[in-house]
Amino acid sequence: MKELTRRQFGKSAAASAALAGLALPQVSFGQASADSQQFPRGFVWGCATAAYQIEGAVSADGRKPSIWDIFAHTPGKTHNGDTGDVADDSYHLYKEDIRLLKNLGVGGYRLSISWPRIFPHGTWQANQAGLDYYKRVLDELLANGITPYVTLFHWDLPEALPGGWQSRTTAQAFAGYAGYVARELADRVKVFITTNEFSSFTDLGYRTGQFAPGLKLPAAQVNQVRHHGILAHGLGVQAIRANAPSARVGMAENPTVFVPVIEDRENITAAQRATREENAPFLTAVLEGKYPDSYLEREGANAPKIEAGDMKAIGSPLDFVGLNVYAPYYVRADGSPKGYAIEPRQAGYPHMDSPWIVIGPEGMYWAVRLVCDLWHPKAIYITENGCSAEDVVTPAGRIEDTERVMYLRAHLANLRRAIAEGFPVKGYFLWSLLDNFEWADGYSKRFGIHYVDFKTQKRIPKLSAEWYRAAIARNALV
Ligand code: PNW
Repeated sequence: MKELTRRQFGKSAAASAALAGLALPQVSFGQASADSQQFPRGFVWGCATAAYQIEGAVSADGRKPSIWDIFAHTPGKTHNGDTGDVADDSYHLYKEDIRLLKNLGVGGYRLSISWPRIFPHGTWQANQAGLDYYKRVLDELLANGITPYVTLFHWDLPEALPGGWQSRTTAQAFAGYAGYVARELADRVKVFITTNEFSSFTDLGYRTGQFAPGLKLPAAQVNQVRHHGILAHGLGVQAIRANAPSARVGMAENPTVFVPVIEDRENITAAQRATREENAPFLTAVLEGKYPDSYLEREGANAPKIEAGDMKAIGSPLDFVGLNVYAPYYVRADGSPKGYAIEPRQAGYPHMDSPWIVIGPEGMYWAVRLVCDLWHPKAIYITENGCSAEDVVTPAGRIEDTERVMYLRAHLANLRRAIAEGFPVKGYFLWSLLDNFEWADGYSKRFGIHYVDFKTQKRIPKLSAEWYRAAIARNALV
């Protein structure tokens, strides 16, 4: 074939465009074919929220305090002393929020139920008014064709439970609550998520003290708290199965995610080892029904006290594994006995508005792949993914959060790669539908694809909402 110079090529392309009466060439090279951007049929697009972060109305209809009410009202614990007292007032504005979901075109909504609305004292006596609120929310979702994915514990532990997660009875109380809710809501809810992020409500609450209840306990007690957390999940799975036999059950976990620095056999093996070891007290224990020996040896006398039957409950078979994916670590193979080294992050490593959300979208692909390689779950849902941004309303009334679009698109491209390689990813829940109470960061960090003016409770779709709507409509990366 005769080679054309670039200039000649340009001329002839322009000439044929002119002939065809077009201003632009008909074929634009480098444009991906629609297929390479497509998601599978039936893929569930959704948004996620959590009760204490959006509902407000903390004393409505018989609700009593959770450990987060107490923590947020303790001076110095949250940014600016912010609390969830009002938050997005979604307790009253839920119909408006469901309209936002409807406008996006989502098929699923991941919400959480506030334990202290259902059992204000933690256990024993159920509060019908609290349950009725969720029945109204669920009915509104179902009427709009949106499938609810219900998390039973997203950190708002009833304050009344003595010792919180330090106490084994809290795990049993959770099972009682989970079984009760599953039975009462089985007609409306087909998917239950037991707990959200073991390390966040155990380590951040009882080891580093950043989250409620703000304790800094020694290692042995921390390991016991962790054990009670995963035990609650396991007993919860059993209670849900007994009370809502046709529901699907899983949990939402944020494992520490590793990306191999180089995509080759040795480094991938290192990433597998790191994933199993570094998540030993949580995801590994749950999906293997056993703590790895290396963890028990490492902890020695500080290892958790395990009672007969605990590990069997903890390892209860699941219908799916939910992964919350935000930011990975990079890992490489090395000659140490454990066979891997976690790369330190350079000080200048870029991050989103929250410093902990370093930018590493390949973490999405590797989270799925490594969890599947190690444990072969039946199905995976991405139960959270999203980022904070310093959103401002322009004089034109818009929120131009292109950095959030960048973050989401890059993660979805990696999720698509995992799906194309055959990993069983069934859905994706964007964190979050709305700006909300971001725990210790209060209202200083905005994660929503809808902007919330916390003075007026006005919701404004950000550019990212427009983008997500287009992706959902085409079932493709856009
Ligand atoms: C998750 N960290 O929390 C939670 O499930 C959400 O409730 C929360 O709003 C969202 O992610 C954004 O933060 C995390 O410090 C909080 O590593 C902190 C960390 C991880 C997850």
